[in-house]
Amino acid sequence: MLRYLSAGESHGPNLSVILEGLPAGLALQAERDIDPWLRRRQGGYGRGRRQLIESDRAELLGGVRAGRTTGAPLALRIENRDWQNWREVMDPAPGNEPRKRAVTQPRPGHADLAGGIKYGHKDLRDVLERASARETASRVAAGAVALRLLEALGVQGATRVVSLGGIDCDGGMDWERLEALDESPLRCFDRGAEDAVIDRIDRAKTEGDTLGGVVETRFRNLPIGLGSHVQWDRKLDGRLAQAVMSIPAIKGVEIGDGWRAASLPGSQVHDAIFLRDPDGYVRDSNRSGGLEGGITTGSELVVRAAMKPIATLMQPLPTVDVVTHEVADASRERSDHTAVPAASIVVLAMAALTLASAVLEKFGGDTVRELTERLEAHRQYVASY
Ligand code: EPS
Repeated sequence: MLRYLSAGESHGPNLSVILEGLPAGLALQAERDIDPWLRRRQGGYGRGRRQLIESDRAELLGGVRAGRTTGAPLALRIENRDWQNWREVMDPAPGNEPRKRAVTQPRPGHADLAGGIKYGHKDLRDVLERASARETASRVAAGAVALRLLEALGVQGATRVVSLGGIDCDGGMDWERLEALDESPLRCFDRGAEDAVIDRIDRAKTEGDTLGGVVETRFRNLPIGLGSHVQWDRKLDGRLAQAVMSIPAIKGVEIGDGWRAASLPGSQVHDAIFLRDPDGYVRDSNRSGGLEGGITTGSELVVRAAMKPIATLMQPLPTVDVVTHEVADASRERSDHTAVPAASIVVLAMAALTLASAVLEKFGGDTVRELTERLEAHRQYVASY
C-alpha cells in the first residue's frame, strides 16, 4: 500500500511530501519524472499572476539514491518562491501579532468560514493558506512518482480537459497524440473549440468572474483484478472517487458513462462479454469505464471529474465580516480565473496514487523486480482462465 501525506501553506516556505510504501529499485529522477508534471500543472490559460512567481521543482530529500528508490519513505519538497514576499505574514515564530494582511471576510464557496469556526480562527488566513489549491502541487509530485511506478509495469495514463465554462472541447480521446495536449493552452484535443473557450475565459476575467469545467483521466493496460467487490472500502471505484473528490473544487466524479447511464436501459449500459483468440475475454464497448463490482476489468479506466468555478471572485459575492459582523464584500485574494487545465493534471495524479496503491496491495513485493514477476505471473494466469 502507498501512503501519501503532505504539509505546507500556500505562502509558507515550501510544500513537503512523504510517500511511503514504494518498492526498491524504481528508476526515479525529479527532473525527468516529476518536474514536467509540476510544469504542466502550473500552466493552462486562465491562471493568475502567482504562476509567474513560482517555478515548481521537486527536491528529493529521502528514499532515493543514485536515481533509484531504496524502499525507504520518499521525501521531497517544493519551494514556494512567493514565501520571500510573505515572510512577515507567515513567520511561524511568535512576536509579530497582530499579523499583517489578516482576512476576516470569508469567501462563499471556500473553506474560510466553516474552517474558521471549526478551528477557532478569526484571521481566516489560518484556514485559506492550507485550503489553497497550492497544495495540489504536492499531489502532483507524489502522483508523478506513482505514475512512474505504473509506467514501469506497462500501465499508461493520460488526462485532458473535455469542457470548460460550459463549452465542449472534448474532441475524442487519442492516445497517439498526447503531446498535442502539451501544445494546447487548455490541455484539450479539440483545437477548433479553443478560441471560443479562450474568449469565454477572457469575458469571465473582464467580469471579475471564474469558470469551472470537466476533465477526463484514463489508464490503459491495467491488470484485471485491482480492487475488490467483497468490502465497501476495497471497491476501487469508491476509492478513486474519494481520492478525486478530495481535490479542491471538485464536486462530481463519474466512472465510464456515469450520470448518462442513469437514464438509459441496461441493454445500452452494460458491456457484453466475448471470448476470442488470442485476446481471451473481451468487450466491444467500455461503458463501465473499466470497473465492474469495484474491480478493474482490463478495459481502459475512465474517470471524469467536475470542477466548480474558483471561489475567489474579483467581483465578490456578499458575505459577513467575522470580526465586525457587518455586511461585507468577500475577500479578494489574487487568484486564477480558471484552473481546469491544471485540475486535469491533479486528477491524473490522484488516480495514479490510488491505482499504484491498489497494484501494491494485490501484488506486493519489496522490489520492482518482485512486483514485475508477480504481475507477469498474474497476466499468464488471466490468459489461461
Ligand atoms: C489560490 C489562490 C492563488 C492561486 C493558488 C490557489 O494563489 P495566490 O493567493 O498566491 O495568488 O494561484 O494556486 C497556486 C498557488 C498553485 O500553485 O496552484 C487559492 O486561494 O486557492
